[in-house]
Amino acid sequence: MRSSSFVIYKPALKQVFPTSYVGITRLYASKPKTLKERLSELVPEKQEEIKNIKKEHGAKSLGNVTVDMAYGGMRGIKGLIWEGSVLDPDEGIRFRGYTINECRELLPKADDGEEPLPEGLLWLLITGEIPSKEQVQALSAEFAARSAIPSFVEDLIDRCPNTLHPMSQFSLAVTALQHDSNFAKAYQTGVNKNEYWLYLYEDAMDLISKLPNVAGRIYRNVYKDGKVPPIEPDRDYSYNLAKILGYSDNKEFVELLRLYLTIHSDHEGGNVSAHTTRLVGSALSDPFLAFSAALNGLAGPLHGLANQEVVRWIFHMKDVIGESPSDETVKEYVWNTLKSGKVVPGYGHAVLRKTDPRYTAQRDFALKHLPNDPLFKLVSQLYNIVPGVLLEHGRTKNPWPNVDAHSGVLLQYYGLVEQNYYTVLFGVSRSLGVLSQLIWDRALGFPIERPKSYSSALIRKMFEGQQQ
Ligand code: FAM
Repeated sequence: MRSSSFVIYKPALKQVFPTSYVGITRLYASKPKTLKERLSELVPEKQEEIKNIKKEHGAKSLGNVTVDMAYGGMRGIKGLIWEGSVLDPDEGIRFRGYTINECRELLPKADDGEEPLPEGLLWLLITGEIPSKEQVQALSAEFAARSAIPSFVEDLIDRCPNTLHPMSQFSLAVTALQHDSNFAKAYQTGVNKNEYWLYLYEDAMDLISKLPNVAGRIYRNVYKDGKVPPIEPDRDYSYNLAKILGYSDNKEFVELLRLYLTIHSDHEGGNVSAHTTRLVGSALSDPFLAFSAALNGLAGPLHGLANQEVVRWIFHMKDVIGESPSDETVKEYVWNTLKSGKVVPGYGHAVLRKTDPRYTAQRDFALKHLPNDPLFKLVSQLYNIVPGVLLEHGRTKNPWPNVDAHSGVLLQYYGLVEQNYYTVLFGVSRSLGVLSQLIWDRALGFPIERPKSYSSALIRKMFEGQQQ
């Protein structure tokens, strides 16, 4: 990944630093490439690759679409390209081909840590390559340098009533950051479509960088005294987020955030937050508009809000059946949830058919750091009981836990007990995955999305007279 020799690099530099190009003509072999430099090399290669795929396979079928699929939330329809990750129903997510365990092992870590730095995951999602520690440190520094938010956005957050859900405040603030979108401004000045991705990249990096200040300010306002500490320019992204939240003195919490931000980042293209980002972005709405729309989807209880719901549901269980319930009473509580027409939060998945490896990674963390925590014990007890009940119930296609069944208990343990806030952390992480793809969407010139829809009357007419 390093330049192999002394090179003249003038035209590429102009493209890489469109706004700050100052006529530097030479790069030295010893200097590792920045993310944008590496991406500039990859874009033409990938454009060529896609051109060839379309030429060779463009007319081939990815599968049938049935009437059931059209009525069933498009479940199983293969109609999206997503480069950063692919979800296997049995094995779970792979980020650019790497499992969660492989990422935990291979991605660079902080000097004082064992969990991967999410900055490295971002590099991997964008380029498909494992970055060096130096490259990841450069990204941490870049995030810190871009992290300030405009004062009017601070005021906007400060004016929200504490009763407004943190996710609504989050989405509002991200929409307001649109004020400084490079992409929107460039579009207004009539930039060539071949250069869209360069501006989109700048917006994506700005947005990711500013999220700790946005998310931290919401937390401090709603749950603390409203005072927001400054970002430290020489620390990593997770440390700084932990600092703004008020938990950076606890090294284990910082480690948890590194893991949390890595594993919640991406889950292929069809989930609500990913698909919304892509869909809204396809209208050439800038990344701030696209991502705030995604946050509104993430705020739904069947998607990201499930982490809040899990904790609420477990606390209610404790109120109803006590702190150390027997397996029998837990089973009855789960059945009562189902009988009252509600879902068991944290269980089931539209694609997965086994225990979510994101759940397992968090369970590993708990076994290492909080094996005797009473709430963790309850979560483990539920893991032993809920799948059996859901199987007996017979409706759910996947009775196993997903990522949200475990995240809350870890945050509770370290004192971040305000469960209504949890989806905001999910949102910070999700930015890494969906914005990586949005950069590629513009680099590859993906068109505005516009699937075809039918009315029920037309469906009936189409198949009139046909056998079942
Ligand atoms: N508890 C009770 N019923 C459930 C269930 C659960 N955990 N999961 C699925 N079902 C029901 C589902 O509501 C549907 O019922 P109807 O036939 O009455 O419509 C039936 O089982 C078949 O659903 P499915 O095909 O197995 O699941 P879907 O693909 O429709 O839905 C989920 C997937 C995730 C929305 C669903 O499993 C669910 O509601 N789980 C609880 C909420 C949750 O944990 N969401 C977080 C998902 C997470 F990974 C994320 O996005 N962050």
